[in-house]
Amino acid sequence: MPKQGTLNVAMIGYGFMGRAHSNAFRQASAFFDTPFDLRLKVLCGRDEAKARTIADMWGWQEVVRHWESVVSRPDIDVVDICTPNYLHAPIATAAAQAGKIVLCEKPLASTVEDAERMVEAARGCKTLVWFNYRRVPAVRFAWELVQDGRLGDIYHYRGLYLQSWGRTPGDPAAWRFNPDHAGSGVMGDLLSHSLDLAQWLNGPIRRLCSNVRVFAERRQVDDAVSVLAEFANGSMGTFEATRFAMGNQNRNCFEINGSDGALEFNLEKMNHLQFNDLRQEPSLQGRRELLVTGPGHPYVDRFWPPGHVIGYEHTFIATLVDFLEALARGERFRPDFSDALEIQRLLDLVSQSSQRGCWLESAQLATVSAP
Ligand code: SOE
Repeated sequence: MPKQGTLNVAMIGYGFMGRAHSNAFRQASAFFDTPFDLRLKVLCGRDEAKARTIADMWGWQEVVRHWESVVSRPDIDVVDICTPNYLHAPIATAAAQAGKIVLCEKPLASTVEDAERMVEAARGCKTLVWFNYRRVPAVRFAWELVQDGRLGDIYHYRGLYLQSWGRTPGDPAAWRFNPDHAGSGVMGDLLSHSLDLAQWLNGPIRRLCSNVRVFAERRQVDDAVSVLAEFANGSMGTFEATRFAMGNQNRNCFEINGSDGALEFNLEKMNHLQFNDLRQEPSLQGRRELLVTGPGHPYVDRFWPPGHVIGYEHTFIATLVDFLEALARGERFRPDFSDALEIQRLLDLVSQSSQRGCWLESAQLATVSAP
């Protein structure tokens, strides 16, 4: 594919996600025939020494300390935000007002009001929110099976996001427990992923009822949440997101039961998808573990030959490549800021429902998130 040009990237933040994004910026054109080349131009971080170390490791050309000094620079095309959540809104708003392409980590913001301001500021800009799990090949393949009607009428959707580090968080994660910096605990961090996948795979949630818990003494953000939901297609949903599911490290799962088939996915075995095809004659039915590494599976033919498994980092690469291709075609990329605003509104509903102890209706039925 002929290149349409080079995009200069400024990345704000350099933690765990900064490494995942840096890798994607470097690898996208190595694996895929991307329409744009990317230049890792500026890395911005408050601790200059740490930022310099990361910049040298990943090949960022320049380091700056203040995001204000970089987001409107004429030589920057793309601003990528992987800071603590409370900084998403001011950085994204300033970058959008300067006409940049804006990429942002999830959750979109700390509050619905901030997320709304971001969507407003970014009208006319191209945006991406890093709900990277949509681009796990097995998850994308699940989406294709659902779209093809292979599951028939959907009865149940179950989403689990189970981690166990909430009892003994280390230092780098400290901001995630500061309500002013994170906005919420597992709701924004983990449930946001599950809700994004659920609405993408199974359509909008119509109403929900939730129970939010804090287990650690004096902690000011939520440690665990469970949600009962009803989807617009009539199916029932249950969700659980927690940092206290002792014994689980990063178990991001979903299960869908339909009249004609059932699917199960677990991120800890991310190259596999369980499919029970109920259209087969009864004696042949049963869970089949598909190895979703090709042939005929999404993304993987651009990575390695069939059976040569991929990992967490590839989901960021695939997300970025889809974004660059949508950009070249002048199309909307999903999930963008507007999609992520709907997730933010759902999270708010989850929080309100738990506080008020009742079911609440979602106002967002108009939005169904496409590919
Ligand atoms: C930490 O809980 C975390 O890194 C999340 O912030 C990510 O979004 C999730 O993908 C893995 O866990």
